[in-house]
Amino acid sequence: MTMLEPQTDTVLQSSYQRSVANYWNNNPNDDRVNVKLGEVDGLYHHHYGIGEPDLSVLEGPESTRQERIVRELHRLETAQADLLLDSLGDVRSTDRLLDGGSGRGGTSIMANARFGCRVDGVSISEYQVGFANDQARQRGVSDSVQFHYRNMLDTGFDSRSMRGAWTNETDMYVELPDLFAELSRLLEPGGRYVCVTGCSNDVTGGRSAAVSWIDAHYGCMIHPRSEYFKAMTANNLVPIAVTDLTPATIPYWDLRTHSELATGVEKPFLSSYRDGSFQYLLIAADKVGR
Ligand code: GPP
Ligand code: MG
Repeated sequence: MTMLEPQTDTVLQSSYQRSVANYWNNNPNDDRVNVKLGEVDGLYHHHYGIGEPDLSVLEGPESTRQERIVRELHRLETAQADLLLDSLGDVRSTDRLLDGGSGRGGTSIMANARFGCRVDGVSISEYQVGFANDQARQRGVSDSVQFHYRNMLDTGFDSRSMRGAWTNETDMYVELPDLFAELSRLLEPGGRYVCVTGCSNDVTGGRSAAVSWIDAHYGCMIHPRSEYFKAMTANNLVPIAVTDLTPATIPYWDLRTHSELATGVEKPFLSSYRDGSFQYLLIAADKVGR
């Protein structure tokens, strides 16, 4: 089946969205970190890692140390996607899932491998959509995992067509009320939304300089924690679990400082996680009502 994709000018709805698309089509930061990690096993991620690293990778022969660090960072990033998928609840092979801001496709491909169901990913980067579809083809899953050049604020998919939806570190590119309105529309009653995100901590006051540094690095707009819950409540999304993953991600960033692929963003992540001004959260929420 060939699906008609919308015209370019209906996908990008603002000059900010055009700049985000341009960023991810021509990543100005050193994208080797994502490509080299993806080459480990062909799962290409655009998110960070969680869990205890095996620090013995820093020992042993220097000639292969960098390669060992890459494998370990990749293992931690895959563990993050596994935790996100664990939080989707009961998903059957006949269900459908949506990946909002699907990047190079890693999380979608893992979801299809785990649940055997159809997964649609959307991205406003045509480069990413092409890359991710190539990955699905290479894995022989392009019938059931498809990536689309579409806007996650206006996906064009049918209302109540998805059992689950997630955004894996992508919501900082959009306004949360707009995002949650669209995801709530797409979810079946009782469907599950999982958000993994970095947010500023409004309990401790204003944004730290390090959080602004991260925004500038990626061209994003990190939201305060309170906004997630306001916007979910306003859109019939009822949190069932909130997990502070900050302690679980700090070791990933520590290990990343030892990699020759480090991009410079490691320092603001570590300082803001450590001073409490920034938090790495997983929020799972169920859609109530129609
Ligand atoms: C990028 O992942 C992730 C974002 C741009 C979202 C920002 C996330 C926050 C938690 C604030 P990446 O894998 O492309 O980044 P890098 O190239 O640094 O590994
Ligand atoms: Mg990365």
